[in-house]
Amino acid sequence: MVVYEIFIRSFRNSSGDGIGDLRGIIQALDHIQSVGADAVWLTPIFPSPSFHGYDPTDLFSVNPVYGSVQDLKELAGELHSRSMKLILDLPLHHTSVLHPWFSERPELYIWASPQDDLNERRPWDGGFVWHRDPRGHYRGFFGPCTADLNYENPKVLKEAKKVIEFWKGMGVDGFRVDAAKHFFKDHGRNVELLRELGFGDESVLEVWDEPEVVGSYAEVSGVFNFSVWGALKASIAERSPQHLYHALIKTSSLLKRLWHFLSSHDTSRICSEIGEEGALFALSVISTLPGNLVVYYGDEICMKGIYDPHHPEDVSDPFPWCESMCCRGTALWKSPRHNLPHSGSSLQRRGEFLERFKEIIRVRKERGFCEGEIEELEMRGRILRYEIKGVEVIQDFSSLKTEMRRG
Ligand code: ACG
Repeated sequence: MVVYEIFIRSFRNSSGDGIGDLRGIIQALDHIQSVGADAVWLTPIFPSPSFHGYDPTDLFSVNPVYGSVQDLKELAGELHSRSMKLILDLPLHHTSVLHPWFSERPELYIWASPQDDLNERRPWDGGFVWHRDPRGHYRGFFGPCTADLNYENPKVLKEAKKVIEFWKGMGVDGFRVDAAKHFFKDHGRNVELLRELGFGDESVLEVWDEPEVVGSYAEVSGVFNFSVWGALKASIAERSPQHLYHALIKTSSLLKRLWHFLSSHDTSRICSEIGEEGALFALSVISTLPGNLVVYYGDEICMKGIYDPHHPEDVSDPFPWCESMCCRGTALWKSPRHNLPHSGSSLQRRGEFLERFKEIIRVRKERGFCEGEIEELEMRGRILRYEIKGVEVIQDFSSLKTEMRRG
């Protein structure tokens, strides 16, 4: 499957209020399908006080700025009529502290007990995890605006199952499970919970970790291939295949369950990191791997974006449908940060890059690589060579060129 990740607020506006919305996506389905997508992954569509929506205040409705539940059903219907699938980003690990549950049903959340260390920090950025409230200290792993749901309480599991059933009833085919490794501290318990919630092949778990950790989650559902993503960029930067070679070896047992990607709403955009030729070469690498392939909206026209944890919106500029960015459909909820008007970065002007991008994905689909197996993997100097579906693939990390020969 080729999945197109849409940061809904920035993609396409249909209502004229400048905020990307569900009907705008319906209007843009020809473009999305032309890239080669078989599915669309929407970042959170729920009511939320933030621009990103990963802190929902109601998991059973659509943020009115994005449209209605009826619009979501129509989008699902349009996708299904094109034999495409709809995947919803689902933050079930926490809610916003402004969610009515937080004030009305505190038992659904995690409150500090005397043995908890109130100075506990997030390992990757040192952010505090416990936050003060008149009722005690609540756990908000992703900051004070979020409150973590307590899956030790059966009522929480019950609510989560109701959320999943509700959206499946609206035509949603699968989910991108946010923060999937954080429900419990123990990975084994997380895997059991995710299995209990019924996520399967049509869904993907966000487990941003090393393959040794990700592996147990891959027994339940799809998982993002953070390992190959990091290794591929390093190999291209150093013009040496060894990082990628070792990452492929480490993830070889998971390959069919892996969702490969080059950019996301949490990372810098591939074109900013390794340039146009690097980005196309990186695509031609992941497009010859088994599993699913995710395209972050705008990467097909080489949109730029540098991730800044204090300004995460910098990697989710409005999609530049035209050079002036004043044309119908532009979601100018924020000023473009890295893809400025009249900079030559719009869909109007990126035709040549777009055609090369599409061709790489077309070949992947034509050869059926997503169902293949990597065989005869070997590294010779700056060349990485392997076979898949009877095709010999030669990835040259000095020239950044891919060559394919029929086996
Ligand atoms: C998800 C969403 C993100 C969202 C939230 C909260 C979670 O995609 O948009 O934030 O709902 C961690 C979590 C992820 C989380 C990211 C942002 N993403 O695990 O679920 O943070 C290390 C850690 C990872 C960590 C990562 C962050 O291990 O756990 O992800 O750092 O950079 C190698 C290592 C790997 C290591 C990397 C990077 O790859 O193998 O382990 O990852 O290096 O060092 C949203 C907004 C936020 C807002 C929040 C409330 O985007 O801005 O604050 O909501």
